[in-house]
Amino acid sequence: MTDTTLLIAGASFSPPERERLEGAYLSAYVNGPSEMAGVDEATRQTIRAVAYKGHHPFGGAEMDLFPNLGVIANYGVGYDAIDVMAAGERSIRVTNTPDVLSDDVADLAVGLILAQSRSMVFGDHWVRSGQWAEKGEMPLNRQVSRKRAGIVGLGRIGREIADRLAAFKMEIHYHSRSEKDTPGWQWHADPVSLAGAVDFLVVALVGGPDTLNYITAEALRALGPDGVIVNISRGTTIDETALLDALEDGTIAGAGLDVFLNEPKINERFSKLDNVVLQPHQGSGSVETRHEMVLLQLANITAFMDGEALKTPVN
Ligand code: 8YV
Repeated sequence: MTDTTLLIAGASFSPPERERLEGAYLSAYVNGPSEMAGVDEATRQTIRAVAYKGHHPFGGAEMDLFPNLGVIANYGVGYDAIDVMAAGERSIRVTNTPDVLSDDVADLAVGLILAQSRSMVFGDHWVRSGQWAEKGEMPLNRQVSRKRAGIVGLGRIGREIADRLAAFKMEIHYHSRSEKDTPGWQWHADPVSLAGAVDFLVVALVGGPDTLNYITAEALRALGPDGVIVNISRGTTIDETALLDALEDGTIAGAGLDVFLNEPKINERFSKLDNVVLQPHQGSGSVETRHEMVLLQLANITAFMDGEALKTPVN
C-alpha cells in the first residue's frame, strides 16, 4: 500500500468500524461531506473509494473533489443522503447494506408498538419512582394482539414487520405502489385508505424526494383517535408538523418514532408529549448487525478495488 485509496467519511463510525476499514486500505478520514473540501489536493487525487456513514447530503460538488473516485459505499440500507443521479453522471458506483439489518429494524418497530401501547416507558417510571408501592396498579393501557396493522412500504423491512405482526394474530394491511403476492394480506392503493382501515400504521418506506411527506394530515385523520403510528424509516416520510399537531390535539392516540427531521436536534415539541415513545435512530444499532454492516460495506469496496461484481449495488 503506497497511496491513500479510501476516504472514510462519517463522525458516527465506531472505533472498531474505523479500525476495520483502516486495516484494509490506507485511509484518510473526515467527519462528513462538509469536511471533504479540506482534504489536501494530493490526497484527493489518490482517493478511489469513499466509505460513507451518515445522513448529511453527499452531492456532485463533493464527488468532484475526487477525480479518481469510483465507488461510494454507504453504511446503511437507506442512501437518500447520496445524490445517486450525480454519482451516475460521473460513473461513480454506489452501494448500500441491505438485508443484514432488516431483522433489527423490524424488531424495533414491533418494540415501539409494544412500548407505546403497553405504556412500557411509563411503567418503568412507575416502578422506579416508587409509585407502584405508593399508589398501586398503574393506569390501564391498550391491547396489541389481534389488532389491525397497516404497513406503508412492503419492501424487505416492511415484510419482516408484517410477518412479526401476523404472529401477534393481527390482520395485515399494506400500501405499496403495486399489489404483492401476499395471500391474506390486504393491499390499499393509497396511504389514506390504509390508515383508515387499521389500528397501527407502520411506516417502512425508503427516504428521498419521492416519499417526502408521504403521510399527510389527511392520513393521520384517517388513522383516528385510537390509532398509533410508528416510523422506523426516515423523518421525511411523515409531515412532521402535521404529526406533532395530531399528537397534541388527540387526532391520533400516539406514536413510536425512531426517526425525525433534523436529527439529532429534533423538534422540542416531541419531548413534551406523553403519548410518544422516542428512540435515537437506533433501528440497526445492535452490535451484531453493525458488525455485519461494516463487513458488507468493506466487501463492496474490496469488490470494486479487485474489479469484481459489487455485492449490493444501487446504481
Ligand atoms: C443508519 C439507517 O445507516 O440503514 C439505514 O438506512 O438509517 C441506519 O442503519 C445508521 O444509523 C448509520 O447512520
